[in-house]
Amino acid sequence: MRKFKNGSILLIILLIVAISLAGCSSKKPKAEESVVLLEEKDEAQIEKEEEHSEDLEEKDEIEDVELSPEEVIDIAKTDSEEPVVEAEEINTDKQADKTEPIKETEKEEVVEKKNAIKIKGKVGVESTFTLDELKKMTDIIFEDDFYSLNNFGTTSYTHFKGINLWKLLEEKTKISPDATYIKIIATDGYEVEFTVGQVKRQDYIDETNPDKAYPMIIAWEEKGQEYDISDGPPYKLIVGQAEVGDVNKPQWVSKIDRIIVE
Ligand SMILES: Nc1nc2c(c(=O)[nH]1)N[C@H]1C(S)=C(S)[C@@H](COP(=O)(O)O)O[C@H]1N2
Ligand SMILES: [Mo]
Repeated sequence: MRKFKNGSILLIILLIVAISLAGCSSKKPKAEESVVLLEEKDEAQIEKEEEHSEDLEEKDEIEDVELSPEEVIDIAKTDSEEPVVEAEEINTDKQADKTEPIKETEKEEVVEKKNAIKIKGKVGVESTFTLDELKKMTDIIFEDDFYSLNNFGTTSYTHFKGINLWKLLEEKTKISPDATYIKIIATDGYEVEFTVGQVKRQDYIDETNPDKAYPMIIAWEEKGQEYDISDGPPYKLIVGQAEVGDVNKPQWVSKIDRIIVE
């Protein structure tokens, strides 16, 4: 009888140890299994076990919120899917436009006004010119191959067509006699400042061709192609070289938003 009692106490201790080990190794102990195995334990032990497994469950829940790989993947998916959703929305818009041509016309007008060049500051007439308006100023349009030299010594010849900037300022916006500086500012914040004298000059050079003389122009056409308005305002400032060796390429401000006369 005594032998049997000792043996059963040993068995219960072994059982408790086994259950504890199983509880620790498995992240989410199943309540039903635990209850069946714990039947032989006294109430204090059961309470202890339940507290321990509750702690484990709580820990698991916190770990789920903070670290669950599925959730991390879900969040990553949501983030990476955002541009796709936008693209789908744009496609939907385009489809809507196809079925409603009136809407498309309205949209184009808005885009063109948005991509117009603003001229502000010391001018008689503060103006906003659309591409169509600039194209109609045929007597001040300039077109030629321009030579460029950049900071790395790279050179090239590129054909541009656009408006003579000085003539635009003088004839169309009536630049003030006391104006001194002219800032060309792009939508990305890039800007280049010139003196009025620099903009007025009509004899910028191409160091490889002494016969050439260029004005500063605001081009809307490069290599016979107009700029894609979906990239931004379709205007690029083009300047020849002030003298031999002049690194002129950095002055070629693309996506011009506005011109400020000071
Ligand atoms: N809007 C805008 N125009 C810009 C720049 C810029 O950062 N933003 N960089 C300039 C510089 S430093 C150079 S060298 C030329 C580069 O022109 P590319 O990109 O056609 O080679 O663009 C110039 N125009
Ligand atoms: Mo540059």
